[in-house]
Amino acid sequence: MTAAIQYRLIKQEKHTGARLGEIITPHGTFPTPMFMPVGTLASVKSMAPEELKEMGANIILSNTYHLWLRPGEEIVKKAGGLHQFMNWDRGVLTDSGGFQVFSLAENRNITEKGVTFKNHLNGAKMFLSPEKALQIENDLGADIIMSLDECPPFFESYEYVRDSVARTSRWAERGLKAHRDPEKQGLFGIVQGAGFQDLRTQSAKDLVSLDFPGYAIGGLSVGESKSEMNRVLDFTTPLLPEQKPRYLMGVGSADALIDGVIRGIDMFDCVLPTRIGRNGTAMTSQGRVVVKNAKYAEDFTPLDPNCDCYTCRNYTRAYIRHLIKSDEIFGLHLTSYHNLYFLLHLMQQVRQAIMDDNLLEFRQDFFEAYGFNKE
Ligand code: PRF
Ligand code: ZN
Repeated sequence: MTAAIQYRLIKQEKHTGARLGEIITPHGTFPTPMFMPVGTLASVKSMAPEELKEMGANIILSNTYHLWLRPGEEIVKKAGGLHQFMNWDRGVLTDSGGFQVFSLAENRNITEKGVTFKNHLNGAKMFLSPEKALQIENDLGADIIMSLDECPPFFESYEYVRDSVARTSRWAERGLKAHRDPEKQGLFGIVQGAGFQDLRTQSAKDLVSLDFPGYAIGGLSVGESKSEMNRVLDFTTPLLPEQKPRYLMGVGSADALIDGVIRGIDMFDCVLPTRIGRNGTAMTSQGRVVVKNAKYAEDFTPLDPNCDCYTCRNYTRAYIRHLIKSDEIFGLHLTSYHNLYFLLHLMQQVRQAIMDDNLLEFRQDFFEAYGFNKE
C-alpha cells in the first residue's frame, strides 16, 4: 500500500528545532513549514482559487462540521468531492468537526460513543461519533483528514483532561478502523492534554503507536498565553516521529508561526488573516495596521511598504479604508488578499532562513520591526 500522505525531511536548521521538508499529497508536493488558508465552507472567504494559487497557497483547510450541515456531504460527494466542487486542484485538509462542535454548537453532551449537540443553524439535535466524522470526511474527499478529538479548555482540571485524553485516543483508534481509503486520504491523529506534560506525553504515545501518517497538536491557542503555548510545544514536538509531518492547529499570528517553526512545527492553519482582514486590519512587516482608523483617511501609501502583493502594488490605505467604512465588499477582498499573502510570504522567508541556518537572526529582525506583542 502507498500511503496518501508522505513527508520528506530535507534539512534540520542548525540552531533550532526547525525543519525544512516537503509533504507529498495526491494533489501535489508542497514545501514545509507551510501555512494553510482556511476555507470553512469550501471557499476561502472572498478569494478565488486562482488568486490563492498566484500567492503560493498549496493546501487549504475546510470544515467537516460546516459542510455536513450545509450543503451536506452527499452533495459534495455527488459533485465529485471537495476539489471538484470548489474548483481547487491543490491540497485540501478537513478538520474533523470536534473543535467546531465545542466552539459553535449548544447543549453538548459528550459520551464514550460520541457527542450530541444542537447545531448552530437551526437547533436540530445531531450526533457526531468518530465513525460518523470519518464517513463525512471520506465523502468530502480531502487529501488530509483529521480524527475526531475533544479539545478541553486549557485550564480544565487534571482529572478531566486525563479522562478526555484517554477518550480521544480511543476515538482516534476507532477513526482509523472506520477510514475507508488510506491510499487516497491521509488520516492524522491529534495530540491533546492541555498544559500537562505527562498527559501530552501519554496522548502522543497512544497516537504514535497507532502509526498515523501525520500528527497534529490540538488544544493550544485557546486562551492561554504565548509563553504557555511555547512551553507545551517545547515538550510535545520531540514526542512525535521525525519522519512525519507535525501540524499545529488553529495558530496564525506571525510571531506564533515563527515560534512554532522553531519548535519543529511543519503546518499551520488559522482564520486570523481573513477574519481580521474582513474587519479592516492588515498584518504588516511593521505590526498590525487597523486601516479603518481615522488616521489613515489621507494616507496614500500601501498597507505594507515592504509588500509587493496585488493589493499593495495597486491600492492605498486611504482607498481601502474608504471601501471598508462604506461596506464595499472589494475592500475586504483587498485586505484578505494582503493578509494571506503576508503569511505565505513570511513562511517562504522562514524556509529560506532554515536553508541558511539563520532562523534566530530572522526572528530577531522580524520581531523588532513587527513590535513584539502587538499581536
Ligand atoms: N482540535 C481540532 N481542531 C482544532 C483544534 C483542536 O484542538 C484547535 C485548537 N487550536 C483548532 N482547531 N480538531
Ligand atoms: Zn500586500
